[in-house]
Amino acid sequence: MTAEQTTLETKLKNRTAKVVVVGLGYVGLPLAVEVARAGLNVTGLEVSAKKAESINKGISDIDDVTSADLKALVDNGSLTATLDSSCLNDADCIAICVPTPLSKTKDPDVSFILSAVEPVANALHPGMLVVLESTTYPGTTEELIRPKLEASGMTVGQDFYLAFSPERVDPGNKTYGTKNTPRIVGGTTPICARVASEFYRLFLDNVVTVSSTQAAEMVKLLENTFRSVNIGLVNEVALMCDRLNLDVWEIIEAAATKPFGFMPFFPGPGLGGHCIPIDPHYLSWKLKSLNYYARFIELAGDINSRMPEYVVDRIARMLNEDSKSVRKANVLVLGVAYKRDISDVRESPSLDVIRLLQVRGASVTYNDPHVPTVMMDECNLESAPLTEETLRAADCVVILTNHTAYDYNWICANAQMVMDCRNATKDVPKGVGRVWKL
Ligand code: SAJ
Repeated sequence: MTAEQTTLETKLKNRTAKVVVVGLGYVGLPLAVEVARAGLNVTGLEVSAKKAESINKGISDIDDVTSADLKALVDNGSLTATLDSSCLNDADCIAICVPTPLSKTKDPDVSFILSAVEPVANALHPGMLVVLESTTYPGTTEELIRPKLEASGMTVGQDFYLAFSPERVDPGNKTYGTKNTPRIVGGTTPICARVASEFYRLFLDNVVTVSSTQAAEMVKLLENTFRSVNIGLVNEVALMCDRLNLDVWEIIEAAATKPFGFMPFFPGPGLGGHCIPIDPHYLSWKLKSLNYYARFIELAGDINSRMPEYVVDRIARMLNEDSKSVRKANVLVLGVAYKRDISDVRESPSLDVIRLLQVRGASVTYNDPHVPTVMMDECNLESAPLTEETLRAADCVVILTNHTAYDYNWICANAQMVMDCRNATKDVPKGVGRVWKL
């Protein structure tokens, strides 16, 4: 065992290792909080002065990290945020948690990873552990990051350690958080895997080590592709049930009584969030470069991305019952967050539905108790108050996000008609209001 390994492992064991988390967003901030809670000194390296400033004031903009928890760690000095990359110079462990979006042509945009790796490579010193957490295609760690680090002349697995460990954050999940969600770790070499697993075992309950960084990258993509494909399947089942004049929600609920071999997914207005709509396309892009066409991923993406259009068609059909057209209709949208009980609107299908309704000439307002304002096509929309008047004034009320804060009985009783895209009204007694469901 080389001296540096002993040094790093000793530092990990006696909690003197200095940790830098690059990117304090939905992934980096919960990670930094758990590292600090475990008694390690952690610095968050940010590019946003506004974000760094609010974190150093103990203000969290992440639903799953309370400001009180954050402030306690900032006040006791175990967690600080900075814009200054010189914090990397004496770092022992660096976790890179930056966005991996898609470009306009649905290709991976790894520019954030590349921008993050550059200062890390410049600060690389013997004994340092570098872990990429951002969801990306198999091969990213070995093909993009490793060469930039080894350009220093140091050798991975001997002089420094390199690993991939994907985040598994389910925003709004009150049962599973960063600490108690099993964590996958894959290293470039066995020593890298061991050191990285030791790092995570300091502050996470369960670490699962796999054989390589590529394996770890693929595990994450399988998880999210599994969701995207199954959501695509159930959205197509909704389209089938519409044509068969069946209640898709009844069908799924009954199928879910099967105690084995079935896992319920539910139709909706489309796929939102910074992961599920995006990550599977990282995998299909990589496979295209290997002359393989990932049909399930592309098909699911096609079905899921068409759901907003389908919702608008259903609204048009519903208005038609009252001899109304979408043009000039007043439509009230309930919920712009991409899923219930959170405030995140990234990739939210609600925004697509609103845009499509506006293109067809409808006048659209929204209410979302978690989203006071939303930026749409360079203009700000404000959440309208939800009152009996606003409900009655709408020709149609559309439930796109089934926040638990809503009183669905009251909504159905006061709305002229309701389009329920989430089965949110399942407990509303029959006969209360006029309700259509996806
Ligand atoms: N959705 C459906 N039908 C379903 C489930 C979800 O339409 O049956 C929609 C949601 O409304 C949402 C989108 O799909 O718009 C994504 O929902 P999600 O909960 O699958 O995705 P995220 O991004 O909130 O969190 C997911 C994690 N969620 C779960 O495991 C339940 C997990 O897949 C990842 O850890 C995480 O993305 C990530 O960061 O990759």
